[in-house]
Amino acid sequence: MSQGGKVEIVQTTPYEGQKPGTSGLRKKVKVFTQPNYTENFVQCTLDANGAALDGSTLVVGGDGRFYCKEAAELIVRIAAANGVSKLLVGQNGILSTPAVSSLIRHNKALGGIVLTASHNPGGPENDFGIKFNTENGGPAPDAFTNHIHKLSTEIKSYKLVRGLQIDIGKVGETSYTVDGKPFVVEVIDSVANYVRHMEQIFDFGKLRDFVSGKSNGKPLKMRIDSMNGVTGAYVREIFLNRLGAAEASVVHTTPLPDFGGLHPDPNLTYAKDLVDTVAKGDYDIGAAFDGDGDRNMIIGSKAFFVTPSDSLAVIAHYLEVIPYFQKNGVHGFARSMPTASAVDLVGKKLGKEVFEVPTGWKYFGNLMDVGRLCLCGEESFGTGSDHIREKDGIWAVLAWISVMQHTGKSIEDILKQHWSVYGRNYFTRYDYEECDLEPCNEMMATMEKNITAADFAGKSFSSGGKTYKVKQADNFNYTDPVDKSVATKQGLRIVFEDGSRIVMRLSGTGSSGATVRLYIDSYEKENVLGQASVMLKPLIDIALEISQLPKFTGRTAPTVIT
Ligand code: VG1
Ligand code: CO
Repeated sequence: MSQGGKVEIVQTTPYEGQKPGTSGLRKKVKVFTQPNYTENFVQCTLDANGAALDGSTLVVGGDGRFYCKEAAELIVRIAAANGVSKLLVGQNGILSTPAVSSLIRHNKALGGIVLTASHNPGGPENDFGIKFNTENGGPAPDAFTNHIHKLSTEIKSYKLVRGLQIDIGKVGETSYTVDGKPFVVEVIDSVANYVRHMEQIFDFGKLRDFVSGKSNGKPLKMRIDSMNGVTGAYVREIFLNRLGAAEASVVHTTPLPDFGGLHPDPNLTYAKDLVDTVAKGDYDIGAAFDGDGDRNMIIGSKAFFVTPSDSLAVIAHYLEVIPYFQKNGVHGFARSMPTASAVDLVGKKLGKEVFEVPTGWKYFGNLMDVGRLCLCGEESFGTGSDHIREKDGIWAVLAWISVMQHTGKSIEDILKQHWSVYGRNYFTRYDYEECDLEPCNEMMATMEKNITAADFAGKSFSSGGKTYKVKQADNFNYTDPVDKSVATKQGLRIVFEDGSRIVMRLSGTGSSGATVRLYIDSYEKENVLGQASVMLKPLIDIALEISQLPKFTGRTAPTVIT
């Protein structure tokens, strides 16, 4: 079926604040649905590609949250008017973030538009988001998003093919003629390409035998919680249909526009249902994902918690049990600055390069593109590899099941053995969500001034019978080893003589107000079986004292502890 359409130029005026944060632009749905708000941002995003946009292919899809489908259809109409040749759109607008990354790479697309606010709640009263990923499949770098922001302050009009007949509910290809030029929309199965990709990375036959119990006489008891986010469809196909797990192994697998009221952030607070269920002892592994499927939380039997920093280190240690790495080799590792440095120890032992980058997956891409990095992670429940350029929740669970299959051990035993070899990085993160922005900015400025003063290094702080001496303190700056681009002011960091660290930064993914993140990390070579909350208490108290957080924010307790 071929239809026609005419490009219309619509006058508009700029909106303030269309500045993408850590990972795209995130605002309340009510902000995105203001007249021309989404249109402006999409037009600027397309324009930021310059001449390359003409005749290009783009991928469009999102996590199925409220306003996703409408936004996807709007993007089709705007892209049609801007010289794009072809759009690959997930059915009903649904694609997980890792699936978008995979599709961009497999189709050699110019990029993709991801409709998600990730781990932020959805629904008419909550958040929506738009993110652009470039041709390597990863989130656009700072220079690109700064360009989008600049364009958004100058925009005068956008282009649209109004009334283009589109049905993204049905898989199939539709050809159009827009002002005499061809334009194609291919609506694709949301899941198929991604599942094929996972099959090329892992040994599904082996995993199936392990999950079903064929290989060791004992089926793997798993509980996978999609938290009503986008992973539901992927989880059902992979874990039930391909790996043969029982239906009861998966829950909350229908993507809902408001995530059924859940806060789709896989941590001990928001995935409490999973934690409580697995705590009863009937499962070998529990896992949860965020709204758009790039985050993962792994827990073992009786809800034994694996910190994301440890998860990264364990996967690094066993990487060669995964066929993809047997074939492609193991290159360097990386973590974001606030992530505990457990993976560094594995890298050192294996003789691999290890990189420390700012928070946000966009900083890993260049290193992967030049082959210096094959596995990386963030403390915020992100783990991934160079198979794509996003973190990948389902990939991480498949990696963990591969490690369990290979070792024949429980998750707790795998961790304990890891700590006995490498020592343990105790880690915790305190989040203070929805604080007022002004006092938080003041707190950060004051703290930066204090910790960068000439006499701060060398100072000692004591609490709970422990004393820590400051070795170095700064606001983290990063120079990309590949393109030499510089990212400044990426988080306040105090490093002590024994390697323990206090890190503090403001979140760049919230939609309003400020979220303060306080990260505490402390290494023990021998004393590896302690309780993190007890071990880290002295450092937490010291961090609160140095930052004067209670005074500035008025908060006496964090909203989330992980
Ligand atoms: C948070 C995490 C960061 C992660 C980012 C995007 O950013 O800390 O590690 O990359 O979210 O994850 P911030 O700026 O709020 O600390 V996702 O799953 O929300 O795309
Ligand atoms: Co996410």
